[in-house]
Amino acid sequence: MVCNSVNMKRFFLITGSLFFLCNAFSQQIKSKAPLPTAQQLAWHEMEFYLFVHFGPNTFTDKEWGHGDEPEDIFNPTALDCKQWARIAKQAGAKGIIITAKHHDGFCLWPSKFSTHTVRESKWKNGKGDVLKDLSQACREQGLKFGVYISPWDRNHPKYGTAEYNDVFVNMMKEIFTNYGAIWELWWDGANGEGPNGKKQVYDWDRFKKTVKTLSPNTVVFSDVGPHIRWVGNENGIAGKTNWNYLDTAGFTAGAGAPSTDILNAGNAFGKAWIPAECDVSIRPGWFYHANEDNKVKSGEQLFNLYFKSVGRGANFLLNVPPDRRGLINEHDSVSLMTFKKLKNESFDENLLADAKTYWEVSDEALINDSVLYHSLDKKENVYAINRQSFVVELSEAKKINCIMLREAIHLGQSVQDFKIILFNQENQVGEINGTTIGRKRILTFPVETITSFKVILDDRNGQDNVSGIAAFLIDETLIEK
Ligand code: FUL
Repeated sequence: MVCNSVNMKRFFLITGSLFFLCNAFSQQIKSKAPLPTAQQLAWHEMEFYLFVHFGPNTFTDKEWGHGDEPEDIFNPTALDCKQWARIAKQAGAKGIIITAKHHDGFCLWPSKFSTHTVRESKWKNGKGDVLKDLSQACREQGLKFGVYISPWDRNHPKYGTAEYNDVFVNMMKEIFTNYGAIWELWWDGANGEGPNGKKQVYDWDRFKKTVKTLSPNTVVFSDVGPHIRWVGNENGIAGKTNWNYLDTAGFTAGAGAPSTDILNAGNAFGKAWIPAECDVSIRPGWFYHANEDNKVKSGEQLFNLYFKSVGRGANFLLNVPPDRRGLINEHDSVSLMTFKKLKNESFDENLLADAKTYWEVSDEALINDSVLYHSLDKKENVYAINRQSFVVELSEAKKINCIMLREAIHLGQSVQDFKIILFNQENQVGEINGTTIGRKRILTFPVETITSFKVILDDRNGQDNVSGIAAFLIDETLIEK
């Protein structure tokens, strides 16, 4: 039974005690549901950012280096992190996460705890430091800087022994102390054999404590968080049902993770707030291979992935691997710019801007307080049928094919089902059904001329946390496929 307030008032007329119990139950659910931290809320607002896979694999055409590649292989001829950051910024990305160390163990910074690093390479006569260059370039462009550091290491002689956990902790210490703020840390769960044929028993608890102590504001990604979870596939696609909650007790990153279906949809009543991040490469591989230059995803494909990730309440982490020059390749930058253009054009004009029932929430307000959530209570511009449905009346008949909803996630996530009914005057001309909303839900459909629409929410907490709504007419070829 849904405990919404109007139903409750009706119940109250019949039996006050039942109302009291049900309301108390609803309050209990509310108070128990985990809420996002300030760092997680800020992370949600990042929406779209780039992943950069770069290292010896770029020069050997491998995806997983064996760890025995000679350091000299790493020798980009024109490496320019400022170019990466410039392009990221122009593409509308809000940050960059780089593979500081992939499974081959090669460190893109001169780590004191390895002899397989940029220092041993020919690049800049061993004086280079990619993390230094990129962290600086990100700062200059106002981008957040993140680091992927693979626990699996196919080079390190200590891998497969307890001492390797010290090495990994020491490497993280170097990263956290020498390159300014690290916004996101990316732990891959892969756990294969090292050079001595042994697998490592990762000390995840110690790794987590290290980050918490050294950099409490960093959000940590792994299959199971602690702060951000894997979405369960590498195609950039979140579940149409996507809860920001996850149960992690008894699970670990990697082979011990929950099933990919669970990661994709989250746990409706999970005990922790661990939202999904959709990682996907702009190319078939994660690293640059010249023979994939004609297989780069188009701007249209990227926009479609934006719908399937951000449009389903997750974040979009797009890998754009630099080429052997150390530059983002022309093929990739063309797609990125097209993607940006399509996004701008599509969401340029909110067709509800002069609707009677329109309200919108700014990212800042959403993070800082609940002002707009409360303005909904005052019914400003909103014809409330009851607390769980409202009607939006357009100023005149308009063609639309896209509706965007937002949920006030600083209060948790509670919409579990919704229906949008489209009207042209009194005639019903369409119906859209969905489950969760989360930070953002973007729905596209064949174009309709409408004068109003009604949103009906099944909110399991009996409250209405929709905090933003907008409608658009986008190019018909772009509706979600
Ligand atoms: C995977 C890795 O094995 C791939 O090489 C890549 O880094 C991807 C993002 O994560 O698990």
